[in-house]
Amino acid sequence: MSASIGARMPSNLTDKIHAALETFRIELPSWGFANTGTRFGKFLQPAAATTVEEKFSDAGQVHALTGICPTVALHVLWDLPEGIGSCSEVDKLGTRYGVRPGAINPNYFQDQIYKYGSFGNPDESVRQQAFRHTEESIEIAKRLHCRDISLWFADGSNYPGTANMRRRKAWFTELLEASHARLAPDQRLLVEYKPFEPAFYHTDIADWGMALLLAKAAGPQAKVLVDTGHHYQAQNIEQLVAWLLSENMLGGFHFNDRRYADDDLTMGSIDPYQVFRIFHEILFFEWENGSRADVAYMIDQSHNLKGKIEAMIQTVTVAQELFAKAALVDHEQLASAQAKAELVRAESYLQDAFSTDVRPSIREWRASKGLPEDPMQAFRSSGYLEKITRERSAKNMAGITSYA
Ligand SMILES: [Mn+2]
Repeated sequence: MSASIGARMPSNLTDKIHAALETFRIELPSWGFANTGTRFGKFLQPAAATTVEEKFSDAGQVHALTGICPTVALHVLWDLPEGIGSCSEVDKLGTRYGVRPGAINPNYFQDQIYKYGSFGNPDESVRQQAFRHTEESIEIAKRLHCRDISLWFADGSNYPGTANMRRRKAWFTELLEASHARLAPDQRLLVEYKPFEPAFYHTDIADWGMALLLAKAAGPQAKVLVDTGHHYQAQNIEQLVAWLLSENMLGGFHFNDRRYADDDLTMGSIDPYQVFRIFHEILFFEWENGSRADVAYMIDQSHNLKGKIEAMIQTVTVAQELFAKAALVDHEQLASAQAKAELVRAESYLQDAFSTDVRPSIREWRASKGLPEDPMQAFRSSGYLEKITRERSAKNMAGITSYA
């Protein structure tokens, strides 16, 4: 199974890895390059991006060095401050820096009006305002040729008895249906869920089952978005991924890792085997069905301590390695072992693939594409970080803020 240490990998495994890498792309979040913090404060970084142009420039660096992140997710409020009026500038930035706009993320949590919710707010005028923001976000996506509109709602309540959960569900259903009606035929609505935070008693879309029901009610172009950090500790994420695949309802991922709650840590930093198992379910589904599920891989991380561009290169590289490992699972043997209930043999196909060192094959693939074999090293020797540190530090250090 796995190549022994020091031995050259058999060419059929190398071919499998290279074929998998051809298909693997992952989207960068614009907010991952900006100064972000915790609820207690921000530690500012001298090289952080503070304008949408700087975010495109930094994302363009990560794509130029790794070759697998051609799109950058945008946050309407932060990256398109003029709404539709910002589209032409953003479009030009995409061309200039070699990364296209990706998923469009409306914002239902920052404006004062959303204190008691957006789509679930008991005040009809606030619900309408949230809907108009959704309409505008869909229009922005059309103008920028973006397929996906990613919806995450902070809606919920902090105390028992303070919110009518059934009525709020009905308002969500109604407004998601109305949003779906605004989509172009090739666009998708992705519905994200999260069990708690910022609300600590109930969250309107708390888990994948609620997101699934709402997406189904919204219409055929609505799918579920799985943020790996948005689960209770013991949740079996690959199982719900398998269920969503079987329902043709898996739209995409927000990848990040966590130890305690929604920690936004680097993908695979705490539990790389979990990411491997998620990729495995997707590739096993593909092998069984003969077609690939249309899943958008996106990163949702903000690095408040790590250098932002380095952290992003690290994330992309780890994602690529875990996907390549998952591609090494021998599906035919696995299916036969499962059918015969040969438990140890079945499990070993996952373990063997996971423990294979795929890095030499990935370096070969990068070289064949004219990419640096070691993107991190290439970044460190490029001088880009020193350049942006010089250009941006005065502006960044003037912006000390606190949440306290
Ligand atoms: Mn997310």
